[in-house]
Amino acid sequence: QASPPEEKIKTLDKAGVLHRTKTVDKGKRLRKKHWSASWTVLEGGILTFFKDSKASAAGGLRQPPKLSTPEYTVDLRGASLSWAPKDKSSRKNVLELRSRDGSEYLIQHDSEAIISTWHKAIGEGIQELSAD
Ligand code: I3S
Repeated sequence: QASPPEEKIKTLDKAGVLHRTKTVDKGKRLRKKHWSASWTVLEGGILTFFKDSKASAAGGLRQPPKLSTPEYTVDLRGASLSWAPKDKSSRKNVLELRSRDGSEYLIQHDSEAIISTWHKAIGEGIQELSAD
């Protein structure tokens, strides 16, 4: 049986360390990519990228996320997600997330299995919000 939406929205969907970079800020393309490995949390239709930290990259799931500060929060309502075209990055397994306010992020992990679980989780998050 489906849980009520207010219950669903509090659920932590996913957390882990990903490589990410912001490429467009509200329609304005940023000049330089700055990839960082950082703690990333998907919860309640919001994707939060925490500040880069060597500790979060090394600590993986054992690093408590409350020790770092959110750097970007992306509202998944009205967002879109796809595999990034090859000209966006030379890295493998790169996802491109576009927010409704016209910002773009690249999300990457060397493990295809790991990036695939994020692809699925973020995609489902977007889907759930579009159903409201
Ligand atoms: O789109 P670009 O310029 O090829 O992106 C690369 C740069 O951001 C580069 O930084 P420096 O210009 O400081 O070297 C990064 O180190 C690269 O990772 C970026 O390219 P990839 O293909 O890895 O996204």
